Amino acid sequence: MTPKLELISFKLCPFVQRAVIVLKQKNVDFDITYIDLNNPPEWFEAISPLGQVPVLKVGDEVLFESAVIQEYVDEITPPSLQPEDPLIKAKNRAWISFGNDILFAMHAMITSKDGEVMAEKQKMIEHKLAQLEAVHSGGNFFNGEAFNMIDAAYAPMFMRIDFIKNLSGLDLLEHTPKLTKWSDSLLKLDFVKQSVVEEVPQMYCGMIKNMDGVFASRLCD
Ligand SMILES: N[C@@H](CCC(=O)N[C@@H](CS)C(=O)NCC(=O)O)C(=O)O
Repeated sequence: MTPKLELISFKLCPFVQRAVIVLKQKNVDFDITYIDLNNPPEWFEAISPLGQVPVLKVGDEVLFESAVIQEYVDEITPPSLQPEDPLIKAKNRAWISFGNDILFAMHAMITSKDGEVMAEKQKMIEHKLAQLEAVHSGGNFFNGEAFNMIDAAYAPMFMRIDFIKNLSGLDLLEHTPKLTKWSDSLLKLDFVKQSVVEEVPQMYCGMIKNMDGVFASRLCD
């Protein structure tokens, strides 16, 4: 029997959200504990090797890194969300990792205090999204019509792209119709909607304002 699972979370973290999506999609029973990453408790620093969330406590054991947590949860709750073909599965893993860079660039774009850096990051994001568009199946999900692990990994990015569009009018998916369709399919799933606390859109806006970067001036209230 699997010991009790406890996910250590920060409400705004897209990497935690990836893990929550898999846990919810698989109907796994788990506890969630929120911490403030700006003021992390001592017990968190003691168990998180990188000082990062997500961390998944599995009984007395600790897992870190969202991709590892997603794969562990997937493996203990068959059927798997991974494609069966080893080559497709490996390619999906590579594109999941590619998505990390987009998330980091988005954070830099909305928080940078330097207008040139902000513009550079936006360009980088749009370029990476075009690369992703080029390898997408064109279906509702990345590989076609089945929801796979890669879809869980990208949903948090699309949620933030949607927040940015609602807050500023900037549509980062303007030139990527396949990604727009993918995003629409993902964001209407209940387990994706329920993978963040209700107040996350307001928190996201508050974070942009608090960081007081150049992008904050583009927000329309
Ligand atoms: N590669 C990690 C990235 C996790 C990550 O960047 N988490 C951020 C919050 S969204 C964090 O904990 N930052 C605190 C820090 O780096 O000190 C993963 O996929 O789990």
